[in-house]
Amino acid sequence: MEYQSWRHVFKLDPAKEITDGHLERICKSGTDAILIGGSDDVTLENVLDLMARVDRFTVPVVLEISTVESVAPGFDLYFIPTVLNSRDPKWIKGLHHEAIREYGDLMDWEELIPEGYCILNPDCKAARLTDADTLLNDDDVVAYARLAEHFFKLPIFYMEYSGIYGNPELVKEVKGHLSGTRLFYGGGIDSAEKAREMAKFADTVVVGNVIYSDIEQAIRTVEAVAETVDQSL
Ligand code: 1GP
Repeated sequence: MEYQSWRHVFKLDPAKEITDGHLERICKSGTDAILIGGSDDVTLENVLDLMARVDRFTVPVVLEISTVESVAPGFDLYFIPTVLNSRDPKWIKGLHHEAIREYGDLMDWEELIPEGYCILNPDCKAARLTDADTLLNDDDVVAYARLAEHFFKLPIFYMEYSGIYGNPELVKEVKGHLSGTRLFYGGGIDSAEKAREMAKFADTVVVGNVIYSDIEQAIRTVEAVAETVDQSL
């Protein structure tokens, strides 16, 4: 599964309601993949339910793991966040260690893709949950990106602004310091214009909330990203 070429991804929250009609539009939108993940109330039941509904379409579907209890088989890939700016080692490597200790013999390492998260919105649920240190200046963020690429050799560095639109200048700067590691950007993309702006710098743009608040705008982000040139290729 060539996630390295993905430019646009929709993130669906298994704890949120979506109609069949809207789901079909999302899955047939031309997006590169559907990422299933959320911070709150993610259960095996709602993950399986959403997966079964998305599975009717041909779009690749990835589970972004938030709890070991909600891991279900059958996804194309599994993205595993490690929150680089968390103050609690549990979110950096603790839960991962626990899961590997339990299930290490069964794991298919080829389908597990680690993501180095840098959470930049102090008010988002993920920041509170993981006790993220979000008081970062640009140099701090660049250092996390370099840590991800050169030290931990992570395939993905994810600038997570979930719920608010981030700083395109900083995304541009971070991109300038990454070569092998892919830069994911997520947060506050609720129009074609914002999608286009972030897609100029980020390798992959993640669109979440607007799916639930304005489906028309959500669909427009796909084409907006497709019109931009992937600078990483
Ligand atoms: C959330 O990065 C994604 O994890 C997308 O953010 O929901 O703000 O679009 P939004």
